[in-house]
Amino acid sequence: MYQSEYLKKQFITTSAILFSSIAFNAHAATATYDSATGIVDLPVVEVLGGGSSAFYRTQLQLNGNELQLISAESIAAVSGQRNVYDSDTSAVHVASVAVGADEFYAKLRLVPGSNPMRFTVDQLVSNAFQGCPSFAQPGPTANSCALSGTITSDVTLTKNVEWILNGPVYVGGDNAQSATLTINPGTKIVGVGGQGDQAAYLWVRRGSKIMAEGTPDNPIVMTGPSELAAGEWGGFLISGNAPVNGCNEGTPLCEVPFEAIVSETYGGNNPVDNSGVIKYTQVRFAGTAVRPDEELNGVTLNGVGSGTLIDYLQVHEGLDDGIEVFGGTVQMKHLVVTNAQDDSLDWTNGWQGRVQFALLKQSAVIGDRGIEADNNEKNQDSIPRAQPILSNITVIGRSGDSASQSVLLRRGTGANIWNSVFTGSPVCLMIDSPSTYANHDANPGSLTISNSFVNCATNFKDGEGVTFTAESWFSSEPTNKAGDPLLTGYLPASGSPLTLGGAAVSDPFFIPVDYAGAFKDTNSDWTKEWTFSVN
Ligand SMILES: [Ca+2]
Ligand SMILES: [Ca+2]
Ligand SMILES: [Ca+2]
Repeated sequence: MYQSEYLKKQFITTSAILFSSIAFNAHAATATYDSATGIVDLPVVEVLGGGSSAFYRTQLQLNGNELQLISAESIAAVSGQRNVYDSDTSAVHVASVAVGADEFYAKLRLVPGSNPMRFTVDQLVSNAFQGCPSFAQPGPTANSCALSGTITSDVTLTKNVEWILNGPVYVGGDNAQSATLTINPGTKIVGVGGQGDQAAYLWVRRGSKIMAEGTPDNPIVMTGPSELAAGEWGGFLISGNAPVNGCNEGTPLCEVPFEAIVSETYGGNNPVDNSGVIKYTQVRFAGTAVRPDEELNGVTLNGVGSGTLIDYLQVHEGLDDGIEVFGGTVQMKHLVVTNAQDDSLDWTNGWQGRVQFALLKQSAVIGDRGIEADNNEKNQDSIPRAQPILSNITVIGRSGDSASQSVLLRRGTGANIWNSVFTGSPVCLMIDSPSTYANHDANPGSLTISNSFVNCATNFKDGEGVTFTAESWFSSEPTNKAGDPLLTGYLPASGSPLTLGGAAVSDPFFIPVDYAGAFKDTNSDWTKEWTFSVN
C-alpha cells in the first residue's frame, strides 16, 4: 500500500508531469482523447518487462482502426493511477481514458513487428456500471453481478462490476467446452458461497485458460465478503495437462483425482501446457472446507504447465496453504504469501517447476511451515519425481510453539535451492524420510542448496532414515552461511551479508542476481503498491 513518505518523494520528483493531467486518485483520467486530432495523450505509461520498469509520456494517434505511436518521451517514475504497457502480454492497459464526459478502460494490443508501433483496440469498456452481461445474474449489492456453474464461452470480467462467486464456478469442462476467462486490471471478485459443495471458488479446468492481467496500480483481487478472517470463501484453483505422479508406474497417461474434490481430475502429457496468465493478483481470506478437514488453499495448482505465466501473485491469510502445487511444471516469479494458516508453499505429486523471488511471511500467531515439500505421500518414489528449482526465496517464520520448519524436505522430494534466506522459525532446514535420503544419495545433484542463509533457533534437524545430516548437506556447499542476515522486516539492511553476491542458476527462467533472498536492498521492494497488508 502507499507509504506517505514514498508518495511525497515521488510527488516532488514528478510534480511537473503530475500537474498536467494526472492526480493521485482513482477517479482522474489517466488518458485523454481529442476527437479533432485523433490523438490519445498518455501522460504516464509504465513499461513493464523482465522484472523492471521504465516510464514514458506517450501520444498515440488514431490511424484507421489502429492507434499509432507518435511520441514517447522518457520521464521519472510515477506512482498512483497510470497506464501500463506489459511486454509479457504486449498489452497496454489504459486505466481511464476520458472521452467527453465519460471514462473508459481501454486495452490496446501491440501489432507484432509494427514500426512505428501500432496497437489494435482489444477492449473499450465504460468504467461506470452498465448492468450485468448475459453470462451473469444480478448480484445482491449495487453494481454487482453473480457467477455460478460452468463458463463454457470466452468472457471478460470488467472492473465496473463487483463479481460475486455464488458457489463453485468453473471455467470450461474437463478438456472439453474449453473457454478463456479474461479478468481486467482492478477487478474485484468476491466468493460468497457456503460450505461443502456450496463453497465458492473459481476453478480453471484442464484445457481452459485464465487471463488475469492486473497492473501494479490496479491489481486483481479475489476475496471473501467481510475480509476479516481466513476461510471466508473457497479459493482459486487451476488444473492443467502437465505431467504429475501418483499413478501406478508405467501408466502412460497419469491423471489424478484432486484430493479434496475427487470428481476433478488433473495431469497429462504436456509439460509446456498453458493455462494462461496471472499477473498482479491477490487472493485473500480463502480456505473454506469443501469436506470435513479438507480446506482449500488460497491458490491450488494441479498439473499446471510451464506455458502458464504467473508473476506478482499474493496469497493472504488462507485457512490452509498459501500456494499448493500438485505436480506439473508451473513456473512463478514474484510471489508473496502472508499469514497462511498452514504452509506458505506446499508441493506434492512430482512438481518440476521453477520459482524466483518469493516472500513467504508467516503471521505471529498461526501457521505451519514456510515450505513443505513432498514427492508423494503414498508412493514416495513415484515418478516423475519432484525436483523444482527455487531461487531468491525469503522465509520469515514465526517462533511460536507449534510452528515448525522454514523448510521441510520429505517423502522422496528433490529440490535445487539457490540464493535464499530462512529465518525466524524454530528450525530452518529439516530433511526427512528414507526415500528423500536415498534419492539424494542415488542421484547426485537432485537435492542441493547453494548461496543460502539460515538463522533460526535451531538451524538444522534430521528426520527418519538419515544417511547424512542437514547440517553437513548445507555446509558441504561453502557459499551457504549460518548467521544473522541483518534484515529490516523482510528487506536486507545496509551491510547485510545477503548482498555480497549471487550464485548463477543455469536455467533460462532465472534472472541473474547478485544477492540472496527475495530483495536486493531497501530500495528494491517489489511488493510495494500491488499487495495487501504485507507489513
Ligand atoms: Ca493443502
Ligand atoms: Ca499443507
Ligand atoms: Ca503437504
